[in-house]
Amino acid sequence: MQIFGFPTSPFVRKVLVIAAEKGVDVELVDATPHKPTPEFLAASPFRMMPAMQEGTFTLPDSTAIAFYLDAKYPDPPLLPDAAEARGRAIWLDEFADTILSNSARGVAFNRYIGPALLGLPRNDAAADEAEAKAHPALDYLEEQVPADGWLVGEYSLADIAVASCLKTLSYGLDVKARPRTAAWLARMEARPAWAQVADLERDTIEGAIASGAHRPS
Ligand SMILES: N[C@@H](CCC(=O)N[C@@H](CS)C(=O)NCC(=O)O)C(=O)O
Repeated sequence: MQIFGFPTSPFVRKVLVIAAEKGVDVELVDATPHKPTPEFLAASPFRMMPAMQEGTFTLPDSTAIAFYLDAKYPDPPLLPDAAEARGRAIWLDEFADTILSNSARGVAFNRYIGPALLGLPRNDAAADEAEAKAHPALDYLEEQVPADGWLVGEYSLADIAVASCLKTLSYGLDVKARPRTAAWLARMEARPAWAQVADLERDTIEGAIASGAHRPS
């Protein structure tokens, strides 16, 4: 399976971690919305990453890809069976993809990704504005995180989506300042699937910085 995107995106990381948890082999294909290749555009007509291709089937959107992967590769499952836990897992995925990611991207882009990868000036005012919106979301998350185990009881899409978003935020903010969140993130980082994607992300960033591939030509 090919995943189009760049792994500093919370949405791209989310699908990479899901695929790794399910043991699905993925080729990460570099794709930037401002320089779309025909293959990326075919999979993601609105130029958003991630998108995927498996055989002749293409699909954009991290949550759509998550549910595709879960239907096709059901083990381990992404969602709990119990109604309340399932509902909360879907809510926390949505929380990550909207409320948390809006501020995460503003912080990470303006403090790290823009300057380091795209050759843009650091924009502290924009980052500070995004950070101010991140703190209420991080306070909410700290209340949701259990002292032990996973966000909705069993490990689920919620953990993957929220942790993926926090990793993007970590490029510009200490996401381990809140103790329950820090301990839960440590549990995530101990998972082999998470570590596999973190290694891929580090190598991809180092390669992009060395080659200047994402800088305007
Ligand atoms: N709901 C989408 C959001 C995807 C998204 O916003 N991706 C960003 C990167 S983090 C993007 O491609 N932005 C390009 C643009 O807005 O032009 C998903 O879950 O995949």
